[in-house]
Amino acid sequence: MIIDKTIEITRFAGNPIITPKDIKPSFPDWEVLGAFNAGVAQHGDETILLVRVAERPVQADPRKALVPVLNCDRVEGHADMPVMRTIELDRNDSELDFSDPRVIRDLEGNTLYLTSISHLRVARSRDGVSFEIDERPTVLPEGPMERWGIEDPRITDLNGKYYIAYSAVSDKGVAVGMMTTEDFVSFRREGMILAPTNKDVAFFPETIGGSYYMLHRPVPEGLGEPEMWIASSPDLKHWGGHRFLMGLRSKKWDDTRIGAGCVPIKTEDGWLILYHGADRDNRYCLGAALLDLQDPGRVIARMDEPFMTPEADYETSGFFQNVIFACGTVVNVGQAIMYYGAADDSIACVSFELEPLMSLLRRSEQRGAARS
Ligand code: MAN
Repeated sequence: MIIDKTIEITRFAGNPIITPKDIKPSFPDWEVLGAFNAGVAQHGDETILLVRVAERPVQADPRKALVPVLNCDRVEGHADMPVMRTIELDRNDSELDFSDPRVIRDLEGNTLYLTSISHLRVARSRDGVSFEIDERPTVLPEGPMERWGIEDPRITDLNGKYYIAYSAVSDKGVAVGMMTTEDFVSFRREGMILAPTNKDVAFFPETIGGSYYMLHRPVPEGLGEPEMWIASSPDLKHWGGHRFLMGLRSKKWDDTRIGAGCVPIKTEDGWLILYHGADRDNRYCLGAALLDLQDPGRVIARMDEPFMTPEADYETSGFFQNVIFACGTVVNVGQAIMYYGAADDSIACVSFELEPLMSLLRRSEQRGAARS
């Protein structure tokens, strides 16, 4: 057990609970790079993880980079046509920057390609820690807006129907798509709900004053920062009432980008928001804030320090080191089990009591009130 600076977080002894080795590649001669950043839902007596699986063709020749993209020229009804297409790049090309394992950039820092393509795969469990994972992709990317993959799903249970917000990635940018399911077997695409560049969307689990709400994270270029916003909708498809919610904090752990992590958790004192923040070194930690129950665009309290930082070896090293990235929790009588992507590599889980976190938030609320 590692005691973080603020509250007691218990890392499951069997962590990580899902690793790339547990996933069967979708195509012959492909390899799984990561099984991480999973959406979380409780369905009947099962815990469901909608796992982001990142894959690529096996890189047999060290001089070449094989970049996978969705084959959008595929014709419906022609099962013989490949679902994916591979772009071949020369690793010695002096115009290309291969230094970030996640992306290939030009020398001006523009992203040209991702090094892998992600799809979503269902994993089911009755005990919350041992999972049976679909042998085949459950949801593959679809169409030109998902040419580079679908990532980081967050699942919200609204009256027995599950609404999933996810990043739809393509050469047009990162947009936000929505799909729904009632059984985690068949999924229905509901279209794009936010244009690029936006990501990290989490729907609130109930309506507030008759409207649906979501957290979202635009990524402004040139002017503005990647910070958290909130919006409302009459039907979950058409979004308006955009308000700035929470910003970066200079020289702190969340001074470079922040975004929703888990689906908001309703408590007596407000909506508990567990969010990710990264610093200049791309170290991703998890922080907590509290939003007003009736007016969720109002931040009541925000903790100064993260409640969890990357410390275990599977968090500090992996495909992209020093990352903990949570998309969901299961809460049961004041006890939270949080599932998170570790180092863009595997999935791990922790448990913690909500009350100590709430009491820290109440204290930071009092400090805030005393200052103002
Ligand atoms: C971004 C997203 C996440 C990823 C982190 C860390 O925020 O692409 O999917 O986990 O970066 O690489």
